[in-house]
Amino acid sequence: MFQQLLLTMLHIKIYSIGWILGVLLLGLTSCKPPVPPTDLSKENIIPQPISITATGNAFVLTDDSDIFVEGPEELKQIGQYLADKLNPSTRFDMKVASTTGAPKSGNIYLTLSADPQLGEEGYELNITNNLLKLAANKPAGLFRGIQTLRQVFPAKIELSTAQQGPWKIPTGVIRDYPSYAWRGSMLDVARHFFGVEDVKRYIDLISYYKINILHLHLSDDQGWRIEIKSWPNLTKHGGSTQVGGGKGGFYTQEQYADLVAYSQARYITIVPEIDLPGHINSALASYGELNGGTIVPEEGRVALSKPSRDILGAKTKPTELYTGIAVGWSTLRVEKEVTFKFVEDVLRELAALTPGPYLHIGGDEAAATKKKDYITFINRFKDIVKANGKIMVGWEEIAQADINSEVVTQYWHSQKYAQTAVEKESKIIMPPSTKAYIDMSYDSTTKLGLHWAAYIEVDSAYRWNLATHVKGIGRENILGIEAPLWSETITTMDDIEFLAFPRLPGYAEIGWSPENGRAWDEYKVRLGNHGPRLTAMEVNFYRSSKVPWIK
Ligand code: TNX
Repeated sequence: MFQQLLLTMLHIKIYSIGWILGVLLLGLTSCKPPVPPTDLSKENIIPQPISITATGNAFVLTDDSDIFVEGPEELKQIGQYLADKLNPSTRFDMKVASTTGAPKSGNIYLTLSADPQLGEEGYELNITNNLLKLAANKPAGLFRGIQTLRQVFPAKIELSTAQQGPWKIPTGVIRDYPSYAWRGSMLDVARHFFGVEDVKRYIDLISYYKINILHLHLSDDQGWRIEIKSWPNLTKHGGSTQVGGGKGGFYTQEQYADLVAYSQARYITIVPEIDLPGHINSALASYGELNGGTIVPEEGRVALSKPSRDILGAKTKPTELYTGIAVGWSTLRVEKEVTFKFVEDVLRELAALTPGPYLHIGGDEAAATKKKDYITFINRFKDIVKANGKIMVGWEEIAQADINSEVVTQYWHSQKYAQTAVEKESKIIMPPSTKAYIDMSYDSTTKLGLHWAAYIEVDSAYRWNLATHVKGIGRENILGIEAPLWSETITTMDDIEFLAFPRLPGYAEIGWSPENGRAWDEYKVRLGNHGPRLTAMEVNFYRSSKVPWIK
């Protein structure tokens, strides 16, 4: 009897274990297993690639994966850059090695191609279940492709601490290349100074969205930020303050060279700007002989209003340092050759520090400069830049001078100047202040920023096209987009990030992706999916209510 009971109980137990196992097995086979991300076309990539063909399988990065490069030495650095992005979170300690031909299964393979459609910056990312292959004509294309690859991995890939895998990505082919050659952002380090580490972080953040130009606004009324060895007082005195009266600062030439190298390794060209002949008080305070007379700065006026004409102090006397935010009240002195000696020295030293093809001479808001003097200035700057083997870039007002196809004009608000520039065959960069000025507040509650041009919410920042924004200026006239971040109201890296993000990814897409088919309603979903990525990168971004942020 007792034995029978025991047997029955055992039977029940065996039966129930079997049943539980059965249910488990059934569960594993009939319920959906945890779905691997198998549709490459559903990934939230910004800027949107030209074409994505999904093949429905998955590639898994494992502890055995390494990065193999085939091509010149430079590719090893790109491979190392990728390893440095993937290793901290995966803890796979991936190594970079050279190879001839595709490596064995499970690895990443970077190689060069000869594919005319891909151009200078395009790439093809070919993901199969056993190989992750990235090919491009130029190293720059590989670097851009790596940004796409980062965005295909789960957001936590961007964290600097160890994360749990699996590191699965969907298979397929992405072919991609930019619409416009110039996709830039400008950082004003003159109104408030930002040190080398901040600028490097900005370079890192913009490179994630395939931006390829960093325009540095290196001088203005409030501060001179780049060491010029032949005119040392520019930084010694002229760099010693900033808006609000803080201590300012400047880059030594060594620090600047370090910044240039850092951006080169991210395939970003630095375009240095020295703002001339207006916006020049920091130089006039440092060397009185350059002073062409200043007019009363009108506080509270930021742009677009008429200055008064009262001359402050005497020409040729050093001015006082300035810590307000008015514009258009200082000018270089046109009559004396010492002014042009100064400009030659500055641009020569700057050109020597600049591997990129461009030098920006400012040229904006020179309201204290007489028109005929302004034209004399710009024409002479043009010759000086050319003599240094560089291409001159200037704000739209330079259209009044004798510019030509060798000069690049930066539009900001005047249709008339832009059209004149185009008539003179100058190519245009497009940062319309009502759409792409990232120093404009998002709305009336935003604590940072100005709003003289507009309030620019994230949707408004995205909803426009380069080729149709200014009447008479078409695609053939436009080099590309730029998003300037003027720094009157910002003092920290957190502030920079708050105004730049999340508008900057939208500008990157306007410059990179075809206009056809771009729509805010579709884009905002992808942008919302970048919330966790920006968070993982510790970006202090504005959580706009227009965007459906993913938690
Ligand atoms: C106008 S637009 C400026 C800058 C100011 C900015 C503030 C242009 C070329 N110049 O000097 O910093 O407005 O938004």
